[in-house]
Amino acid sequence: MNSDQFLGALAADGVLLMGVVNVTPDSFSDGGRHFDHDSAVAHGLRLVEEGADIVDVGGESTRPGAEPVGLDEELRRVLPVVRVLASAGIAVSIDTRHAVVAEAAVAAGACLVNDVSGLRDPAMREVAARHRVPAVAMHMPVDDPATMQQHTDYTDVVDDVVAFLRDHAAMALAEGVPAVILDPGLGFGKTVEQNVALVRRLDELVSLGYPVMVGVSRKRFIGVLTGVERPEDRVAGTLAVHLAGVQHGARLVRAHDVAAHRQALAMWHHVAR
Ligand code: HH2
Repeated sequence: MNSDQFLGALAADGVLLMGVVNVTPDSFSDGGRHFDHDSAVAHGLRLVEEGADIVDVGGESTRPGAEPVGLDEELRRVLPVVRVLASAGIAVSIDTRHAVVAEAAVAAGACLVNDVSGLRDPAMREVAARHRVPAVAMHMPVDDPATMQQHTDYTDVVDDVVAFLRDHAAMALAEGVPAVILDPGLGFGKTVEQNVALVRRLDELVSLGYPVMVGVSRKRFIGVLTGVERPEDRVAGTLAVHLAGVQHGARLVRAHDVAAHRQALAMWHHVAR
């Protein structure tokens, strides 16, 4: 699927589901499970069979304390996986903070750039503009996952996140990025209460007029609020937050547990719209 087809799907009625393929040894909930290329590709194909509209391939964990990954290693991890999945006709997004990785992944067939550092880097905006690919701008208070939890001192978290994303989206569009999706960055430099506020007041982000994406899949704040220790046991909590996000206007949901989400979104579609 190319970028125009993806944007067409996003513009259509309904909610798109993004499945997660982490080609990492250390992601917080599935690190090491799909670290070799064959199992990463098999996992991506399985997510599509389960109903993912797009798969998000990442080669660097953003959990606080994760080891930094060199560019060569990040490229080595993601490119073969992006290439095989895209050539099978699957919509692929590249989850990276690095313009070099984004550019190589787009050349290998990715149709969306998912930048957890919010399109801060002019080089990232330039790559998306030159290749005419849409981009996700996700909010993170600083461009470094290692220290982000030391930067939770917002004036008002929702106002600050909305202002950051509004400014960065406007800058990206002005520089020629064809479309921008906004993501409040739940779990990225936010306290538990701040994550809750961002979901409750998601409509303030939606009212900017861009498509909005949410991703709380298995994240720590769900564990804190429910007492569920193991990330893979947090599917029900994840679904509750994602459906609340959808109710407030989110159009794209990023999740590890695609089959459960497909079922929940199907029922939401029947009863809540
Ligand atoms: N969360 C993670 C990674 N990428 N991208 C967007 N747009 N929004 C998110 O909320 C988001 C994201 C973190 O989750 P995961 O990929 O499972 O973990 P890790 O960063 O440890 O690989």
